[in-house]
This record gives sequence, structure tokens and C-alpha cells, in this order.
Amino acid sequence: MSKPILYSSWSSSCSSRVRIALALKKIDYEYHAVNLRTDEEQKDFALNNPAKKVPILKINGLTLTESMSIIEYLDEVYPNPPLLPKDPEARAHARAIAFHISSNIQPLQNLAICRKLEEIQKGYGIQWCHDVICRGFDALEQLLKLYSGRFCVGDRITIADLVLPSIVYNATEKYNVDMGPYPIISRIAAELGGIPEFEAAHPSRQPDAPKN
Ligand SMILES: N[C@@H](CCC(=O)N[C@@H](CS)C(=O)NCC(=O)O)C(=O)O
Repeated sequence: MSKPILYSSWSSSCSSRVRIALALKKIDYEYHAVNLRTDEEQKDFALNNPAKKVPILKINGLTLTESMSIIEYLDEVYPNPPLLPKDPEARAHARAIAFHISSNIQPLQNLAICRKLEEIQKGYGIQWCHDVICRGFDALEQLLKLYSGRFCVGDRITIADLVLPSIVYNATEKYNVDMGPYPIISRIAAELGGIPEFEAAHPSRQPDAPKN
């Protein structure tokens, strides 16, 4: 079976989740960089994903799209280490946090939305993304107060932890969000940032990241 190929973009938060999952599962893969700003590249990866979005993972003869679905596939086929808790209650909390970020926050602050709003009024796109993240983080901080331990849900890494770092990266590196009101989010993001598999998935560590 040939090596898996990940279609990814260095700054893509959805790609970053899958990069972390692959690293935790110790799955070696080929990195295919997609420039989200170039039409030609869009055509290339559109062949694999009608939605024209990354990530796309080619693995075991399959072409998989949608980051959360890819992560669940990887967890089922490569069960170690598990990313979904065995306990149904903890599993529900882990999924709730993951989906809060991946459905309630990320899609409302993505590049396409930001660009469209910037076209309508300069500065509006950035402000919108900033505000969406703050509203989402207000709720996330409360969820983490209830469920977190060392990580998002208890003391083991779950699917929720795969989704957290990239939204914190967007908040701090792209939209200048003040993290003062979010001490639990900040603590867990810092904790995850020190784990080698998470470090390796960081935008700055990707082959297509800008050099300076
Ligand atoms: N729900 C999808 C969202 C994928 C997505 O929005 N990807 C972004 C990068 S994070 C993208 O490819 N954007 C290109 C575009 O929208 O033109 C997933 O989780 O995989």
C-alpha cells in the first residue's frame, strides 16, 4: 500500500487537526502543499474534493475529506492512542468541545468569509473574525471549566485537544484576540504546544510555511 498523502495548507486550521492525529498515530505520510490563494492549485485539489477545501487524506486506497470525519476514520482503523474516550459521558463531552470549535467557531472565521467581508468594507472581515472567536471562546471557557483536567476533557488527549491549538493560533496570530479572559483555554493550549506531535503540526513547522 502506498504512503498516505495529506493535502494541506500550512495555515489551515482544519489541516492542522489531521496533522496532529497522524503524528499521534505515528502514521508516516507525504505532505502535498495546497496554496489556498492560487486558482491553479484550487483546480488540482478540486479533483479530490468537490468542496475545494483542505484537508484531504489519501489513505488505504481511499480519498477522505472533512477533518473530523478523517480523524474518526483514523481513530477506528489505527486505535492507538485512542482519541475518543471509552466512557460515553467523556466521549460526548470531547465531541461537544470539538464540534463547538469546528462547527460554531471555525467556519464563521475562515479565509473565504474574512476575504468576502473585507471586500464589502475594509477592516470589517478582521473585526468579524475577532468577534466570532471571542463569542465562541466565552462559551468554550465555560465548557472547559466543567470538563477539563490537564487537557480539554480530563487528563488524556482526546479529539477536543486536536481542534483547540489551531483556533487559538488564529485568535492570537491572525485576529489579535486578548486571551486574558480565557485562562483555561490558554493553559491547555500551552500544555499541548509542548507535546512533540503537536509541535510538529504547528503552522510554522510545515514545508509550505513562509520562511520568515
Ligand atoms: N469542514 C471542513 C472545512 C475545511 C475548510 O474550511 N478548509 C479551509 C482551510 S481551514 C479551506 O480549504 N479553505 C479554502 C476555501 O474555502 O476556499 C473540514 O473540517 O475539513
